[in-house]
Amino acid sequence: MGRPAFMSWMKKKSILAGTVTELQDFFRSFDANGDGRLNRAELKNVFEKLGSMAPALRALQALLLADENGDGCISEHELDKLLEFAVKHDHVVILPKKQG
Ligand SMILES: [Ca+2]
Ligand SMILES: [Ca+2]
Repeated sequence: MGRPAFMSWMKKKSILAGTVTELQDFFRSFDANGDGRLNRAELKNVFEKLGSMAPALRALQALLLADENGDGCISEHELDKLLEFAVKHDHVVILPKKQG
């Protein structure tokens, strides 16, 4: 019984698709205080926007994976790790770079 319900929820989940550049720009747009980094609250907004059922948890997990220097924020050079995390958890899909 549980499975069909879960599947219908999966279908409703919005997945953002874009090139690496577009998706990183999407993340950057959540830098509310303009310090060039994404802190936990800003990451929570990212995952909320991506339709996560547990955005606060996702923000924590993202920091665990992507915050390489342990400052509690995702900096510019850590964005690719954040993207990797989002792809792994089916929040975003990377499209091939546009030609031309
Ligand atoms: Ca920030
Ligand atoms: Ca960091």
